[in-house]
Amino acid sequence: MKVVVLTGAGISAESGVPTFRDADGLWEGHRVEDVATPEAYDAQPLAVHRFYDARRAALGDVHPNPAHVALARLEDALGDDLLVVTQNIDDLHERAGSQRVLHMHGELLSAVCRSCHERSQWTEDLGDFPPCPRCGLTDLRPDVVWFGEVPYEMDRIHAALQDADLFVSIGTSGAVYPAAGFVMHAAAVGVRTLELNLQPSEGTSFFDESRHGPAGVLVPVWVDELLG
Ligand code: BV8
Repeated sequence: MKVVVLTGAGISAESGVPTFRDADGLWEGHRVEDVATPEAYDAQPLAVHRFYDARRAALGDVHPNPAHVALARLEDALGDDLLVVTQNIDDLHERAGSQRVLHMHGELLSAVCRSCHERSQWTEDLGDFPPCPRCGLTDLRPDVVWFGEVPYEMDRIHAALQDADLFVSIGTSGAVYPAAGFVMHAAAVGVRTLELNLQPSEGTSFFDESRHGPAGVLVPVWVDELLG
């Protein structure tokens, strides 16, 4: 049984990580689409760094919840037959024990140098423009995929969707592409599709089955069912 799971901010909500909708998509009065863009970074790098430095620092105060733990348990059982694709930039899947996690929108704990393109593990602030560990230039940016940028590993994701028996979407509003289109790709090639979300997402009509409730409750129940 090959399974592809897509997670969004909703799977981390019960861990205390605010979702984009909770903030009504706003941050300090700006729309996220207006601050999470290369143009915003070029125009006001410090403000954008502040947005990510605060979220990176907040990782220390949050912990994986039963939904993350259940997916790690599923990976123990399925191994390479499970791929978790996350839109989240937190490290809660990894801290719950998942090893095969694909961060299609990058990670808070990574920085990329705009000069030499080296990606480095990063835990500190970037707002004080530290030097790149490889080239020494002060040109590090958050290693996250902004609006208008190409998500990571799209080919690998599409190959996994083609080859899957089941696609499960957990805790995402289905508002942002290309992630929001994965269910259509899966359905088009006959993959069974399941949505686990607090409320119907924008793409809920594309799913064979939708269950609504907190991920911390729904995901362990679903994993128990799957592992029978
Ligand atoms: C691209 C990283 C080309 C940074 C993010 C017009 C029409 C269609 C598309 C576009 C358009 N104009 C522009 C576009 C493209 C654009 C886009 O989709 N815009 C939207 C606004 C219309 N997309 C892009 O630019 C992407 N790049 O298209 O490149 C391309 C395409 C294909 C192939 C090659 C090239 C790049 C987008 C990535 C942006 N970066 N994040 C950061 O984190 O700061 S996006 C960010 O928001 C997330 O990563 C996620 O992807 C997205 C939505 O967030 P969710 O995770 O879904 O969270 P949200 O708050 O929205 O929803 C939470 C859900 O959880 C809710 O449903 C809620 O009910 C539920 N929930 C809450 N609590 C719980 C719960 N569920 C369960 N349990 C709970 N307790």
